[in-house]
Amino acid sequence: MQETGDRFSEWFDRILREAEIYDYGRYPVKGMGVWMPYGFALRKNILDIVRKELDSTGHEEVLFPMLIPEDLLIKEEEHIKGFRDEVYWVTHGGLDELDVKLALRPTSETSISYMESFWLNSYKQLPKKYYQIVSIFRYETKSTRPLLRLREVTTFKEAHTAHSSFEDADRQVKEAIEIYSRIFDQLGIPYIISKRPDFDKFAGALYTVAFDTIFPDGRVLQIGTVHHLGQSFTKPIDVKIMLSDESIDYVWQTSYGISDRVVASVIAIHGDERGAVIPFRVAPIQAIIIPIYFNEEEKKAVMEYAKSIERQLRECGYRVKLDDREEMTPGKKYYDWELRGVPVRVEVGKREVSSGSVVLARRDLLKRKSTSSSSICSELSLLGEDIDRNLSERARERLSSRIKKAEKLEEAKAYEEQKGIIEVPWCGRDECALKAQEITGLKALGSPLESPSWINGAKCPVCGREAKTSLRLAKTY
Ligand code: P5A
Ligand code: ZN
Repeated sequence: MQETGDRFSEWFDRILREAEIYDYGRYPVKGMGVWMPYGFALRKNILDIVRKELDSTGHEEVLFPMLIPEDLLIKEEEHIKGFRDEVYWVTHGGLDELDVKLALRPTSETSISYMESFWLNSYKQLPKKYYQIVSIFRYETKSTRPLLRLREVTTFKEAHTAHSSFEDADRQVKEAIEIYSRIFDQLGIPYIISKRPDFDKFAGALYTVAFDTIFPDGRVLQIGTVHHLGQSFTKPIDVKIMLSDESIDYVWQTSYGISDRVVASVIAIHGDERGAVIPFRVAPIQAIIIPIYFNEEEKKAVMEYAKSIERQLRECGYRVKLDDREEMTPGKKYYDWELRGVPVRVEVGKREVSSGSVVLARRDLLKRKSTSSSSICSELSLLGEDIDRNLSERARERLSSRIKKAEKLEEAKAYEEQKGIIEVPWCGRDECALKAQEITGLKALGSPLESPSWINGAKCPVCGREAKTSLRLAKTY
């Protein structure tokens, strides 16, 4: 049921604009778009989940300046090597050339570490977990795509944590993985978690764990990453604390981030040929009420009844809207709200007025059923849960059907046609992952966190050594 697959790219760009989510390509700066009211509301509801998960796990929200002085941004060598080509620089204030160039933050490890050098001085303060939700800027050179590869990432949720030992930072990586899993689960976005090969880790990290999902066109999108930063930033930026044995050491850190790609995934993964299908939990409008009448007399009774249904649902706490546009037919309205992915349509006509009922139509399965208006709140609650469960399940099934195992790289190459992720035995060495990329033309996503049992006794198809884990390969965004 993924009719959006073949011409996905076209579908996605069209839905973003026609559903009035994100207006992209018309604003006169490449890689930057505009959140429109409906999209902004969706983004906000998603961010509410993100905030709830972070706040309840001891993360504290902060807000750092957008500009980072050059001498600070370049302090960590690997970091700046990784980001050098992507930084936007502010060089002038008015007509004056600045003494020190200022970077539009591409991410905030350096500026947050810098302030931590003042804020942190004892192990007693740790662990410390900060996060912010901000715009970041990356001069992306791969082709830019709405929400998927932006030059201004407007929904960058970055968390930065500080610890007194390697092990505690390691533990934090695990907590972050759990938090992101819960966030994606609530949005019905299926994912696989991979430890990235060393050559693809975050610039400055000891290691990187990534969440990937598969889009309808079969390409893989990285939807979040968690990094163990070791002491890479705290050494050059001099973030030191006193430990319990009174010795002085540099702080250990992690960072993890998600972006606009999360909103993009909600749209892309659940959508169908009629448009978006937004999960009930985050839908800006959870139920749209459509009055149906054929003459003035009917109109009066139907509208009055529709308003009472609207009031009732609103009092129960639902986000509802009554579509009272006069110049538009009900059929046209159905089309309009289906495109925007409103999960439930409430139809009320003459028959419903006289029997005290409503028709509930669910967007995911396009099924309708009649229910008494007296139980509409509890019916809607059950229906909303069922929609979200169904969306999650069908997305998860689709993802698992697109992951295949192979013993040889030739099979991986053949599988590329079928679209998805192919997993092969792997000795764990970078050079073999690089070779595998070269041979298959696919990208190495890395390996599962726990070595899978199916590789026992298998050989790395590149070098013939014994496999220690598996390597996932896919065509990526
Ligand atoms: C972690 C947070 C970082 O920047 N510093 C703070 C770390 N990691 S990252 O992998 O580089 O980015 C985190 C996630 O952001 C998404 N992302 C993007 N989304 C849209 N457009 C972009 N240009 C873009 N760049 C990164 C990815 O999902 C990435 O995992
Ligand atoms: Zn090998």
